[in-house]
Amino acid sequence: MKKRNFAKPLSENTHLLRWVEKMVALCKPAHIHWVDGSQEEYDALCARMVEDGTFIKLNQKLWPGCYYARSDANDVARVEDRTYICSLSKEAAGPTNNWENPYEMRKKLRSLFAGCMAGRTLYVLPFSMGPVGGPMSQIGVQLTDSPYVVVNMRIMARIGLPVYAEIDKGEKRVVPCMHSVGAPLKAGASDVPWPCNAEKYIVHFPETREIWSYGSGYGGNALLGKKCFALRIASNMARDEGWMAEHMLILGVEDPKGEKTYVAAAFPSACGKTNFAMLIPPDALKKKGWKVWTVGDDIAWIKPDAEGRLHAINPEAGFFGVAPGTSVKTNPNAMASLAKNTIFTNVALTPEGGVWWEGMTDEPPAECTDWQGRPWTPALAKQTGAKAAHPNARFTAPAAQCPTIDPDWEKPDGVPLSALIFGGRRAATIPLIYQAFNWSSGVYVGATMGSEMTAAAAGTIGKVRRDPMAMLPFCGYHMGDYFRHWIMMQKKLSVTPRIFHVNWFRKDADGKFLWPGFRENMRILKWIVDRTRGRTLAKETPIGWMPRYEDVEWAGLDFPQEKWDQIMAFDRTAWRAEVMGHEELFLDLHDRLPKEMIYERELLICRM
Ligand code: SAT
Ligand code: MN
Repeated sequence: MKKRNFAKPLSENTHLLRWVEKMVALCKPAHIHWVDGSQEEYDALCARMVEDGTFIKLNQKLWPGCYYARSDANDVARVEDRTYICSLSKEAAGPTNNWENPYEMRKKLRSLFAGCMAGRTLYVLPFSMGPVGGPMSQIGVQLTDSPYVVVNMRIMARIGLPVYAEIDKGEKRVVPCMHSVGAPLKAGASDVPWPCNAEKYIVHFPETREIWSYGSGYGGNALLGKKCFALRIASNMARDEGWMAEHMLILGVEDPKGEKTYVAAAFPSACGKTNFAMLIPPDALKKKGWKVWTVGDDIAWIKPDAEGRLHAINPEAGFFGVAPGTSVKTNPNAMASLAKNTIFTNVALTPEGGVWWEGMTDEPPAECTDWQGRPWTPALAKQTGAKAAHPNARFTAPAAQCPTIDPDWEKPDGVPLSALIFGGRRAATIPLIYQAFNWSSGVYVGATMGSEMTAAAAGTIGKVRRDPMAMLPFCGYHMGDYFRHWIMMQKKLSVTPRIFHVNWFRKDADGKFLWPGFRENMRILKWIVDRTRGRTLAKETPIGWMPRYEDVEWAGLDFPQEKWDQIMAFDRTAWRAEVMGHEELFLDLHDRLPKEMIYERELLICRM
């Protein structure tokens, strides 16, 4: 086969060509590579990274098509304190986002990006979030000096030739995404396996719909289609255009009659969205004909159709899932999804050339190499607590490989949504399940969500923080305006989805989880579907509707009523403190808080 001239543009769009020229002049890469998205190109890039030490090819008998990467120890998660929303006014970004004057930030970025790709290749990477050409899809072009990013993006988004064709039609606005690991290579200098920079900037310009990311090669910092585009920039587009860009999984529940009910659920990062999206019902429910279908595990773009019914697409094409804790017991569908053609980052490497992470098997391997390349044994772990895999270690796996992927997961118009679920990680106070009274009380429930922090972002793990709709790190504008947008959406709807709140993580006095979770969550999901279809009753409480013990399907699980009463308990004293927590968030947002939120809070206090 003739070797392709990578520097030859694959698009005829003059805006794109001119922008690439300008950015090349700024970043001064040694080479340019227009990404076509082919399998050959992917294989060649991976082989090149194996040569350069960024990738290790895994044992192909055990892990066909799989590669392994270790990041720099200082580049392992999203960096929220280095993430900026540079809207024209500080007020538009709101108090929950870092803001910097866009003029100053552009100056700063110009100096950071000047010559930043020296000695490296600049990849022109066109991508579509959502099926190429779909009415709900959006397109972007990422310029990046990281081949690791290119191959990950090929799994996470639709990339390459079909996207250039869309761009060349010139019908859709293209979001320019600049990315550099910020590690220019001097002539003759040797590279490191994971180039990055101690100084990191993840910057969004909402008005001009631009993304500039510098210094990191990891996850949401660097795969710019994901959090930067599909949430922070898309939330701005969605507000302007009357749709919603949400941090939500999407799943379809098939009931014994074969009817499907789609729901979307917002949980913060590393709180089990992937597990919930791929849930396999307990055997007793499976036998009766219940089945869960996966549409997406992280992001939902939601839009009312002509009849006023909400429809959702998963803008992504892959899963960027947390590896630790994932096993054939906790999530067999994820294990099947990642069994081939997957990129593993910061897990442990076994002597056979396989991967391992905490929770993957009951018995750890006798020895392995940890995520930093150091020898690891179970004995060492016992002694020092050292983890073999980083807690935020990830797998990048094609969604199409999921055994329960929904037949309609790539439907350009999306799937109809009947219910929305909010949830956090809360050891106390919040019951297992309750249903909001109506749309505005549901928006209040989402707006006041709290969750204990996880390893998905740098910060204090375990501390409860308010994370409205799980969007705190991802809403690209003022959170008060975002709540207003949610309230306003109802006016566009002929049917409003029912809204629920779940907490799988409540603990007893001894610190033990009260709920078995995982597959058993189906029992709660079934109640949610039954409620949505008007098939079951509920009990009214001060915070919402709750199932009674007898409303839940218990076949195959021994869960006594007294434990149920514990996990569903509404404790007035604890809720007083909870409402004070809501108030703290509202104080921060007071200048743009919709009055509905204040009324809902008053009503809640009255009911209590
Ligand atoms: O933002 S990431 O894509 O790195 C993962 C997450 O926090 O959900
Ligand atoms: Mn996420």
